[in-house]
This record gives sequence, C-alpha cells and structure tokens, in this order.
Amino acid sequence: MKKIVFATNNKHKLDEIRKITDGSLQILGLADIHCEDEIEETGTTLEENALLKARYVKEKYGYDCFADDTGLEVEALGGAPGVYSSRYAGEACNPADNMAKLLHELAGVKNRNARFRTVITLLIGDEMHFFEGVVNGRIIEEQRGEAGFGYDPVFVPEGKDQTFAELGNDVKNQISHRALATHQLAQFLTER
Ligand code: ITT
Repeated sequence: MKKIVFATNNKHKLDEIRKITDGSLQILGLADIHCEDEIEETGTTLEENALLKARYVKEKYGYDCFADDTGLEVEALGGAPGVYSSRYAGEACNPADNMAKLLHELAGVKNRNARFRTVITLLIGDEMHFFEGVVNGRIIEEQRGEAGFGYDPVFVPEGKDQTFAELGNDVKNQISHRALATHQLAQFLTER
C-alpha cells in the first residue's frame, strides 16, 4: 500500500484523515518516521506554512507528504489573526488569552464576520497541490461552550445559532474547514 506522511504530531488530525480515507492509504505521522524536529512556521501565509512543513519532510525523508495550516480570518480586522492565530496574544499565550484579545479588539464593532480557513499542501512525486476548506460565520461577544479547541467558543458558523464549542466535535467534524479541505485531499489521493 502506498505510504504518505502527514506532517503533524496532532493525533486528532491523523485519526480524522485515516477515518476519511478508510484504510485505502497508509498515512504516517511525524512520530511514525521518527521525526522529532520542531518545523518552524515562519511563513506569512497559510499556504507558505503548509508548504514549509511538507517540503521539510519530503526533502529530509523522501516521502510524499502533505501538511496543513489553519487560521481564523476576521473581516473587521483585515483578515487577522489569520496565519498568526495560535500566537495572537503573544508567543507564550493560550487559547483563553487569544480569545480575550479578539473580543477586546472587536468591542463595539458591528461587523462580526469571520471565517476559518484551512489550507493543505500536498507534495507527491514532482507535483504540488493545494486544497482549501472555508467555513464562514461570526464572532459573538462572549465565550460559549466547552468542546473543541482554540477559538471554538466564540465562533458561530453560518446557519447555526450555537458556537463550534457548543455544537460539539461530531457536528463540527462534519462541517469544519479542516474536514472540507481533508475531504478534497482524500478524494484526490484515493482517485489517483
Ligand atoms: P500543528 O501542530 O498541526 O501546526 P496548530 O495548533 O498550530 O497545530 P493549526 O495550525 O491547525 O494548529 O491552527 C492554528 C491555530 O488556529 C490554532 O492554534 C487555533 O488557535 C486556531 N484554530 C485552528 N483550527 C481551529 C478550529 O478548528 N477551531 C478553533 N480554533 C482553531
């Protein structure tokens, strides 16, 4: 069976793509190839960061590889925090700090439109492919819900009244930005 590496240490992401591809591909994580390096995300776009990670693995280990990057893009903030979502409130910050900063920046702002965007970069043979998943929604004024991670407690996806954190992982994983991008990748890989 063809082997491909997903340049992540995140077990949830690995489980998700393995489920979607339903055993038709052997998907290895960084731990499976004994890569313990911290691959720095120095890019200024999601595309660049995903490419940096995939290219690192392809060049150092020779495997076909894909990698992802995700950001929350808020319209009234010109697309911020975007590629800097995980460190919006500073390098050593946590999701609570990031959400607090976001709600502070949006205090009194009427336009609450935002979107989550995931980009996956695939390096296979000599080819490079990009896949994108987007979920539009809005930032509410307080945190609601316990599930999920990151900005989930303040993000209500379009067509719903509850935040991602209130909707829970099962619902979120069916409609999320990451799921949309991952499904496109999975379809590409399984048809190939
Ligand atoms: P990697 O090790 O795979 O790079 P990461 O935590 O950096 O994991 P991402 O690049 O996917 O994760 O996402 C960057 C940040 O964007 C993440 O730390 C969260 O703050 C936020 N984020 C990403 N996906 C999210 C989601 O589904 N719900 C809420 N916040 C999310």
